[in-house]
Amino acid sequence: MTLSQTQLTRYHEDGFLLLRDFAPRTLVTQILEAAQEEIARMEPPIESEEEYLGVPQGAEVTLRRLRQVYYRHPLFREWMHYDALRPALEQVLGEKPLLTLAHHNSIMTKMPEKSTETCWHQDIRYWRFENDNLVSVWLALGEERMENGVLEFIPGSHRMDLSPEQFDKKVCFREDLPQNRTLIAQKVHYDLNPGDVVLFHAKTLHHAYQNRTEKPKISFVYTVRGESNKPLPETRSARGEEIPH
Ligand SMILES: O=C(O)CCC(=O)C(=O)O
Repeated sequence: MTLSQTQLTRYHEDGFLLLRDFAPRTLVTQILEAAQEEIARMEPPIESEEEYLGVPQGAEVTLRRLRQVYYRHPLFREWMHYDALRPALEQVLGEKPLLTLAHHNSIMTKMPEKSTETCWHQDIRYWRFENDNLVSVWLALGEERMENGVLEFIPGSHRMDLSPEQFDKKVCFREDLPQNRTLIAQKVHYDLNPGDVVLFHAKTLHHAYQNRTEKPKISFVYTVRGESNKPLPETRSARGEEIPH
């Protein structure tokens, strides 16, 4: 599918774009089942809530994300090469998309009771590329609402000149600063249903609350870069495999 000029303008102005009901239901159900099996196995590499919070990991580990899912299941690869999405990715990037496996290719979870809030951040905070022309593809595998930790975005934040002082040591956008609070007040979110996709720019500020329901929230996220936007040598961004979308 190709984006309309209105959709493309929205993406460039807001730094995110919702593609409602994009992925076919059958595929979404199959990906969800595969994701649930992989979550039950919890094979490394993973990110735990404890690691995210920087607290010691006890015997019981709460999963936050399964990392490096590209090779975990053929259905995950199928989604990451989904033909119908490629033209839209090429439009928002302005050039051919390349999967950059060093970073987001994850099953994201927010588990009941144990999940925590994800701080306001830009995905690019730990990524090192020649420029910021990268887009993440978020696929809802279930319902995503305020109460189970839906993503919220700050429109236009990818175009803002934010200073290092506006971020804390973990490169989270500080909520204690009045100037930041004014921006955070502009936050928006969409209630997502299975199959909904959100494209968001690597510099768009976003966050997610904890899951206050009794059911895990499970989503899929991966990132593509514009083919000319190379990772900087000898950085983590350069260490992963890169594959044409
Ligand atoms: O915790 C979440 O669900 C949000 C994930 C997120 O913001 C990220 O992976 O960059």
